[in-house]
Amino acid sequence: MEKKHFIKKVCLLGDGGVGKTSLIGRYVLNCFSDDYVVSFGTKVSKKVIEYEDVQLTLMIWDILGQKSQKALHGAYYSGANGVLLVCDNTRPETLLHLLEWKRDLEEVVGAVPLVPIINKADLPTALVGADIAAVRTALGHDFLYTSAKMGSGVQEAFEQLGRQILGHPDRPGRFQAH
Ligand code: G3D
Ligand code: MG
Repeated sequence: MEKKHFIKKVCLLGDGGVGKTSLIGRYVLNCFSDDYVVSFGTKVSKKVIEYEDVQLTLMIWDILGQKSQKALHGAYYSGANGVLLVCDNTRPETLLHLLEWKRDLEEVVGAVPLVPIINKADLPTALVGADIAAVRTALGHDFLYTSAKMGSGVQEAFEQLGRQILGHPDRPGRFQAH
């Protein structure tokens, strides 16, 4: 049977320095990487995920530089099909700011699939358990732990977001990546 093909836009949101660019580099360059275009202060990388019966092309948007969310143009969010919300295991304020990133995103695109990430899991944590629990509840989604440095959890995070975008978050058997 022919695989269905989908092309979806995903964004990485989070404060400067949390590791967004590093996560994309780890994910895209570790596997198969393609072309990218740089325009209007963003870089777009392409990555194809082969699920059992679906081929999903992710167009992964990265913000260049260290812009705060206030400076972000609506075009960055516009048309986003899913988002990785990234905070830094060593900086507690980046965890709390995820709620602001979500609010700003949803002002432009409404509710879309979100996967929250605590990056730099290879470093000692400075996060408070109660804060993680509160943000988790507000976001409605468990955190995944990643280390762009060590490579752990990165592929899983993108693939989980992909499954949520495809609308089959609870059917890993059917949408197992090859
Ligand atoms: P940003 O794109 O969100 O602004 P970057 O963040 O990807 O530019 O990463 C910011 C800094 O954090 C970089 O260090 C990068 O190497 C580091 N970093 C990113 N991910 C990890 C991780 O998982 N573990 C560790 N230990 N460091 C990480 P520099 O020194 O280049 O600023
Ligand atoms: Mg960056």
